[in-house]
Amino acid sequence: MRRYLLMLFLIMLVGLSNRQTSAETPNVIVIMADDLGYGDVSCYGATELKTPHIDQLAAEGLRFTKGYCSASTCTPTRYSLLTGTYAFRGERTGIAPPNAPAIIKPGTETVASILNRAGYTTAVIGKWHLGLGGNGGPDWNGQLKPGPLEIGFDTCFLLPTTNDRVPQVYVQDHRVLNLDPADPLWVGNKKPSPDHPTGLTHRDSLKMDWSHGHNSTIHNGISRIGFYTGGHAARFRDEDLADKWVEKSREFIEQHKDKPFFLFFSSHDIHVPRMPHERFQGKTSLGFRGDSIVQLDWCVGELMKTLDRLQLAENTLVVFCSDNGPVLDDGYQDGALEKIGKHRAAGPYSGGKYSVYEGGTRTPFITRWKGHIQPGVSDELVCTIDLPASLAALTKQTLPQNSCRDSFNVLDALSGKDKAQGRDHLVQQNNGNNGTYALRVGEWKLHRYDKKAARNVVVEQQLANSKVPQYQLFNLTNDPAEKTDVSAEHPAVTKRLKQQLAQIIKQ
Ligand code: NG6
Ligand code: CA
Repeated sequence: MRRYLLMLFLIMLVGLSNRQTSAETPNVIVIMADDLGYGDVSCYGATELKTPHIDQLAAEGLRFTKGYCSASTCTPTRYSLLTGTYAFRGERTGIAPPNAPAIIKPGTETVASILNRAGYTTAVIGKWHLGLGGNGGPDWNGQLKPGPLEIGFDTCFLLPTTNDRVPQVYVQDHRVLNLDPADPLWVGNKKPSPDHPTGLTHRDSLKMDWSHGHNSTIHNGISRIGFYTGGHAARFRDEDLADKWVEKSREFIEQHKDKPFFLFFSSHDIHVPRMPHERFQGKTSLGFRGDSIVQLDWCVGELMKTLDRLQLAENTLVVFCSDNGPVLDDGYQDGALEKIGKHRAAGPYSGGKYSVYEGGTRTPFITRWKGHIQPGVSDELVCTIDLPASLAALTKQTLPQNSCRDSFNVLDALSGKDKAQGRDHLVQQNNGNNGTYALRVGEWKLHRYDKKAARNVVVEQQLANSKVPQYQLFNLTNDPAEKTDVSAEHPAVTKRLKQQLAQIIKQ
């Protein structure tokens, strides 16, 4: 009997030290796609390709019709997702160049530091694009810090900038992976030598030609933004990125399956250069843009399979979102424009990447937590900027004053609780702090364009903005495509939204 009791005690002790996740501390996986539009996946209406794994996630969870990111470019959205603060409040929050220093300063509260405090092991795997290093920028051959590890992540495995920006190397924690000290990595914005081959001088050798920009250093037959030399042993093949993110994520999940973990799975898909693995090439009629969506969908499937295999699906909250809306030709001749056919990347919305039209920031947004979130569709307004406050609420963490100030606790809406409401307003921006914003309040949406730049970047015809007055008002219920400016018919609403926007920006 005694021996039996002792055994029981020991078993209990093991159980305790191996504390499983609970309803208050589920694992959290945020899957952020890159440049994926509202209409790019089949559960949001795409008919020209199939995304079975993302569709399954939606079928088992909550599919939001008003799920947003906070900006229509990468760096500001990611800044806000992590810090819970609008990017226009920060400095250097526009699209980060290759040698950008860390944009989020150590000591800043982030979704990772909040969860870390709540006992989570935290990781970011995939695209970073928020700068690395001190004011002088990244020390590519030395310690790459500050970076994610200084703002709450325990570990990272990164594409440091974007796949079209130099250099094409992985960063693991504080170092470039597999860097041979005998072949140091140099990154700059000028040609390192007169005979350095570029997309201009060696255009004929490219396996994918550029259409605008992207004509500097060539790697893997693709010319990029910026110049670099050296670091050959460390360089990756674009075709292998998705496999690498999945491999590293699997390892991380397996290692931390017994305790709460937070994984920010930050896919480079479907950003340019779209160069999916050979096994996905030609899988759709939409060219490499469509094939990259299928590759992204495969990644989602692999992550979900890993959760199932480890029996973690019921104690893991999964959030699927995108960092900005779609673009077809974003600088490479990959056929996206020519092969688009009936596909509508932004769904029923206007604009896309770089714009404050709905297409720029309204994207696929799905939450799944088996056994906790009732499957369905939600029309509540939620945004990636709300994750810090919502996950703080989930894990019972208090936010220090002045941190995550634009992040709303919409946990109940994200979980599909009865009568739960999302946010009542949202500011959208395109890039950095350039004076172009939109404010959505209920069914109304005000656009504000900087006087000097009433026109946004025009990337290609279908997703472009046109020259517009400084302020415009749209009614999203009657006019979801934002075609008719009704500011003259509704002067009081226009005035109210202008004031509200000015006040938020000033705060
Ligand atoms: C633009 C690039 C575009 C893309 C974007 C950032 C040119 C001509 N265009 O400057 O290709 O890299 O920056 O995209 O260079 S994001 O999704 O990371 O914000
Ligand atoms: Ca992006």
